[in-house]
Amino acid sequence: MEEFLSGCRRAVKVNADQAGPGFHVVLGNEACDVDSMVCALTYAYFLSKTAQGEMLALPLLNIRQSELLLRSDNVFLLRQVALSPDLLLFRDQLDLRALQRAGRLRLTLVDHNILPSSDSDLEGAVVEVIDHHLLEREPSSSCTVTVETVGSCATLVTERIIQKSPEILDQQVAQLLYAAVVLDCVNMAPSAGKVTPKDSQFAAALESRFPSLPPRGALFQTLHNAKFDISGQSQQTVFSIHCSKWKYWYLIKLLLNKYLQYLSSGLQYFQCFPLDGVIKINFCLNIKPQHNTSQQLCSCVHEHAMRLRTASNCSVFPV
Ligand SMILES: [Mn+2]
Repeated sequence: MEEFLSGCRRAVKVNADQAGPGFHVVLGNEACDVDSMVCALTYAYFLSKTAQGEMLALPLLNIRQSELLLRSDNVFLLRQVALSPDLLLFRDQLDLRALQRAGRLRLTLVDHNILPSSDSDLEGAVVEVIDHHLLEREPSSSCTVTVETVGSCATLVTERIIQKSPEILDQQVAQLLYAAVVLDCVNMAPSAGKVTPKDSQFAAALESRFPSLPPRGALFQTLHNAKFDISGQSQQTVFSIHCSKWKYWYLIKLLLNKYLQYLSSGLQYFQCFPLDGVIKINFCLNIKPQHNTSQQLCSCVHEHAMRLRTASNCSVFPV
């Protein structure tokens, strides 16, 4: 999986702007919950191993990269299967419209069956749907639709893989799929009203092929707890700072990082990188922000920037 994902990132870097092979993008829904993330990753992986032709299959998470932090169950699962979040591709890292204009885009929707109105112009690129939500899509000859109301879309992806190409399953792929099914089906408890016979069938199929998968109950509990962490959002806020024309952004990073550690004993996350001609600084504070936290941070950034005579302007806003 790592090799596949780093290949995807490389291909996007090298090929996205120029004429080149097309991309078959597997896109989850905008909630980007565990199910959507897992289905995008595993189904794109399946396509890359099985599909004929020139197109490069790649999974795309339907959120901005900075938003992954807010999906703490996703982050937890990635850590559990030893996949670095840096290997993933996010919506703000690939221009789907440019690819579509160049006739180089094919889309498979997983865990949703219609595009949101903001993306409706991409509809012409949709060739396939795999989903477990209520079918809202008009039938069309150019799009293959698999929609079944099971507990987890990952059940349908597991079914596809086991039927068509079981040899591509390894411990990591199996654990991703298994985690999504167990989480969505509320630990396979019939009383929760989510699990269907098909979910149980494919969870059991994964268990029998991979006896060393984590025990179901413990897996559910840890993922559920991690998910609960995000609802503690009032205690955590992600900020993003965009600055332009900084020459020595790494010095700013050092200074700001120190300041933030002082300001908040719990700086959860800090990332600073140049992108599209501006410096982006994303960080997550483990405090409930005051109404003027943004302004305070902004003036701190200005102050450091002035000291280094490097910045022209900047803005701070919660993500
Ligand atoms: Mn789902």
